[in-house]
Amino acid sequence: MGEKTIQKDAKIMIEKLKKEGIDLVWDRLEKQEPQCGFCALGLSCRNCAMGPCRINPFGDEPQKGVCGADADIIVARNLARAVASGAASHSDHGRDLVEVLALVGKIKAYSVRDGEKLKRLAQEYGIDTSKSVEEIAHELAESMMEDFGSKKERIQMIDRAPKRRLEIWEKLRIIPRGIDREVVELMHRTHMGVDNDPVNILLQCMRASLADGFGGSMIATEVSDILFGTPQPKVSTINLATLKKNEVNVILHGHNPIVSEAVVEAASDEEITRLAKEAGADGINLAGLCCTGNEVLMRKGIPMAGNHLLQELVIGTGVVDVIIVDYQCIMPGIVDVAKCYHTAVVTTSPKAKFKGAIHIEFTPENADEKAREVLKLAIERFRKRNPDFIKIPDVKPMELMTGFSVEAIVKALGGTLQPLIDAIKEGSIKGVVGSVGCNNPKVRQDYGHTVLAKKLIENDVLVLDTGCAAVADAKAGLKRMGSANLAGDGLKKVCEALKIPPVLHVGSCVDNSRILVALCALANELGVDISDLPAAGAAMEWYSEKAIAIGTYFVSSGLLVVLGVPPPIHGSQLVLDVLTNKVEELTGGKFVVEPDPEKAAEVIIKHIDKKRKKLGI
Ligand code: SF4
Ligand code: MSK
Repeated sequence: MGEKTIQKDAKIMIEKLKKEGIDLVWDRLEKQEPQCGFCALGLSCRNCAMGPCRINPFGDEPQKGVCGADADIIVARNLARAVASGAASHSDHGRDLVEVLALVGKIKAYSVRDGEKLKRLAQEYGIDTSKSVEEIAHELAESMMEDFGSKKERIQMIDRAPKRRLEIWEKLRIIPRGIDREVVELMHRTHMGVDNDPVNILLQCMRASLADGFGGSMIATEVSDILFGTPQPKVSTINLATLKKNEVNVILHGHNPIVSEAVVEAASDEEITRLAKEAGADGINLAGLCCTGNEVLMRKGIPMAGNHLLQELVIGTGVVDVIIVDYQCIMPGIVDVAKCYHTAVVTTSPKAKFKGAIHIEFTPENADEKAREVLKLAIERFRKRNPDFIKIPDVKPMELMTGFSVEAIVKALGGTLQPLIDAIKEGSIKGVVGSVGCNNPKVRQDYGHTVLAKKLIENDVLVLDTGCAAVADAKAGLKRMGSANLAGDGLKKVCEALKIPPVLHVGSCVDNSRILVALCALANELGVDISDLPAAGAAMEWYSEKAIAIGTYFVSSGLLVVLGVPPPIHGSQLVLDVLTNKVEELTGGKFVVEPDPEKAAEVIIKHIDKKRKKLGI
């Protein structure tokens, strides 16, 4: 295995934990190698008890599963199950927020922070906005719940897409009817003996992914903004040096802001501060990880400790007193690492319990009280720190600018998208790229994200990033005040005028829906389709099924999407050809698999140039 990470803080911690004999994600990957070649190609199936089956990729027998399914069917079905899982994860997260919205006015911990957005959304859903905030919130929650079910012919926010895009989806019959419905139907189709036409399965993958992008994820983003405030630009810090030796450190990890927002509130409680001081600490220090971190960073400016591959390393600093998790992307391995220190891993959702963790269940009704309980536990654990195991990497916390919701971007532009459109037309901004997704121990951590982003901004391409990509770029200094210097002359001029960095943090994984909203608005302003825009997506270090769903809704929306880690589709020439080639004739988008971020940037720039030429700009 080559170098594991490009980040200095991570390197220091890997070295420390190695000396302490702790097994990390990279060690476990090494022990798994060689990983199963059938699975890597998507050629194994265990969908029924006549199997498990596998197809020989070299043309020898077996070429069919016991039921008669060939490579194309098996690969398409496996991909479909990944899309279904990814879309389900984002959407179930969205549903949890809708359930909190329905309780506004009846519970203490949560209220409406962005009343204007509540009204805008209510109008979009055809709700009378002359009523009280609570009544509007309840009615909006009810309508959004219908988006999940099977009562509607189409989900509400799909109509944010440009007219031409909707016509394409209508022709392909992939307009999502209900969020749960499309996910369930996709799972149904992958049962033995249901959909055995690989292309038909892929079309339903697109419909389920759109139910995620314009449904579950978009609902998650919009309702989080309503409940916790729509992000506005602010400055914060990032990397492991955000941990403080003399304070009680609490890490907020996972995806859904419901728990973390309550913890942020409770951390400024007088009783909690007093107890922390009595324990000998200077106070409570909160730091984020992964997308829960992105949520509280965007809205509250809470510093960020790191991304996906930092979750074990952060515990190894010996100063994390509690790591509080909600769900998604939380490695079971953190419980084993935490056992070697004084750190408590606290789970909070009945959906995501971990063997060996402490379970403190949060509900909308008890969130205040439970948030204080977790912080008290952190204070207790602070007393148990072992000074022999403490090491916070000696690096400077990196400054970053965050909080670029679409509303904030429009505000920075002076209230309309016109200055951005003008900049794109005159070429100072060549195009826009959404850089998204995870870390994967198979890729040198943060190398793919940061090399791609640097090369794009050098070539005057504005980067919008989310998730772990956003953390990588920020740690590399691409979101510092003054980072406009790293951009090409055109982009630099725009960023300096607007006082924004050339890489804009638009949020967490569900906030990829903000990228969809921005692109729809741009296309609508220009009177073109999304596929006509000089725009693209990239997920250079993805690992998660959610990233497959995101990539699929980007491609379904007409975007070129570069994947830095090959998806398990290479076992079927047909599926590979559809997703990397033929789909372009249907949606205008396609996948490109390119692990080298320099080459990935070249592919994207070429694509952007082609789109500009076609638009005559
Ligand atoms: Fe094998 Fe077909 Fe069953 Fe899959 S569904 S395990 S290919 S028999
Ligand atoms: S946290 S889905 S590792 S981006 Fe959203 Fe990071 Fe990927 Fe999880």
